[in-house]
Formats: sequence, structure tokens, C-alpha cells
Amino acid sequence: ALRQRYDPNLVVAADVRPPKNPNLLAGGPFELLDVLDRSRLDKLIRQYRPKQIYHLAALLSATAEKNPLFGWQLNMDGLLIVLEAAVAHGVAQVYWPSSIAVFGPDTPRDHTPQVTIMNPNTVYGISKLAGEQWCEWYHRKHGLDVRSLRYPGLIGYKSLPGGGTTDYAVDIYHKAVAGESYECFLEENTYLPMMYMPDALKATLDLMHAPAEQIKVRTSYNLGAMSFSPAEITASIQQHEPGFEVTYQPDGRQQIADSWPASIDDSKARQDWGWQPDFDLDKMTADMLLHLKQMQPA
Ligand code: AKB
Repeated sequence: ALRQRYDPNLVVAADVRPPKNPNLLAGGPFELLDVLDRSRLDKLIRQYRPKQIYHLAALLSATAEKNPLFGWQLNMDGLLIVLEAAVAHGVAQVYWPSSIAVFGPDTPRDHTPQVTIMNPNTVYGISKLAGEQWCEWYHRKHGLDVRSLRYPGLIGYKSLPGGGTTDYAVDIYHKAVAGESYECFLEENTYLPMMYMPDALKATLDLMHAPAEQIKVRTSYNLGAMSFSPAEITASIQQHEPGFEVTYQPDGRQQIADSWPASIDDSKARQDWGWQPDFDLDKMTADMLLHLKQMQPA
């Protein structure tokens, strides 16, 4: 998305291993970078002199529960290393995603407000909540223009599921297109806040390009688009694939999902910088199925 908006040669992609997506290699500069390696990050910042850093590296909820200490180290130290480097090198802006995982079992589940009881009970959620407070601190103490969104479950056709609790809603489309049935790891009536990737990209770029005086929340903004259950996404897919079947075998991820909001009040993002999603469940389903079918080997 950034390479479509800017000169692609000025957008440096970085990851800890070479990307599977060939566009990242062909579309502009790519650098191998472990975000925990401060000296390499310093070297790359000196080399490319970026104006903005989008720092996305993290372990997601289900993976971090299995590997808690590394989850904490990557999610927390990774953020602090980027914030410190941005201040040291005068990088103008930092983007860092938070998540609905900052909320916990004591949080009101429906239309979860921007400011409410948090008490997350996953390693990932604890790291995201602490990260939000660090972002606010770097803004207040160092004047760093760091901005953040609490992403709901993100659904896209370009990347495969990556260890999240909301990932069933990505996997299910792949199975439907492959003509297979799907065994869902959440119960059929578990509602979670979700968003289609084009909306997430739009929100991220809109937030980053909004005038600084409009950004009133320096922890992280609630962000919503839709809320659905496994039964509802199944029904949406069945409108296109009537023979598609789903069975339910909840595992440890059910507990994580039960501790998160079912829907989000994002009125602050709408007021402050004009957030408005484009996709609902059925529109997303039509677009996902179309793209995944086009990507299938002939
Ligand atoms: C996850 O499920 O861990 C993520 C998230 C909601 O942050 N997709």
C-alpha cells in the first residue's frame, strides 16, 4: 500500500527472513532485519533516512501464549527499540499496531468503549496494553509523533494465518475455495470484531496522514468495521459455495476469544480523523472468494 502511494524505491520493506511474497522483493528495496537488533536498525536508518517507520513485527495471541517469554521480548523490546531509534535519529513518525487484545474478561463486551476497564489476560494483550502506554509516554516526553490503532481480527487474501485467535476467519476462506470442509477452533456463536484488509490499510494510512492536531488519542484508537460469529461467516460463504461444510472443535483459543470484545465502539476514530469502513461481511466474502479463486493454480 505504501509503495502504491509513494515512490516505491523510497519504501524499504524489512523482515527477519526473506519474504515469501515476491512483490516485497521486486517492488522496491528489501532488507533483512531482526527488530531486536538495535545496531542493524541504526545502520539501516542511517542508510535510508526514513521519515516514517511502520513497526508491525510481533507474536500474535495464540503463538505468544505458547511462547510467553519470547512473545513478551519481541513485542515489548521490539517496540522500545524502534521508539528509541526513532527519537535518536529524528524519524518524524512511527506507526505501531495495537489490538482488541488489550481488553480482557472484565471489559464490557458489546460496543467496547475507547476508555474502559482493560485487564487483558493474554501475554499478547498485556504486551499491547503496555506498548500503548509506552507510545503515549514517548509522545509526551519526547514529542515523538507515534500513532496507533487497535486492530480487530484482520482478514486478507495475500497472507496466510499467522498465529492469531481471529485467524479462523482467514483459514475458512482458503478451505472453501479448495473445496474442502473446515474444522473451526472456536464455537459457532463466538462473536469477534473483524475487518477486511483494504479497510485496515485505509485506516492506517488515513491515521498516519491526518494532521497532528486531529490525533487526540496517543495510546491507540479503537477501530471497528464488522462483528460476526463462525456461524455467520459460514452462512456468508455458503451463499457462494452452498456445499461448504464447517464442524466445530473449540480449543484453547476459545478462552482467548471469550476474553475479548464482541464489537467495538470506534466513535473516537470517526470523530477525530473521519474513520469510515467500506466492507461488511458479505462484501468481504465476495471479494475474498473472487481473489482466492483467481490465485488458485490452473
Ligand atoms: C490475534 O488474533 O491475535 C490478532 C489480533 C486480534 O490482534 N489477529
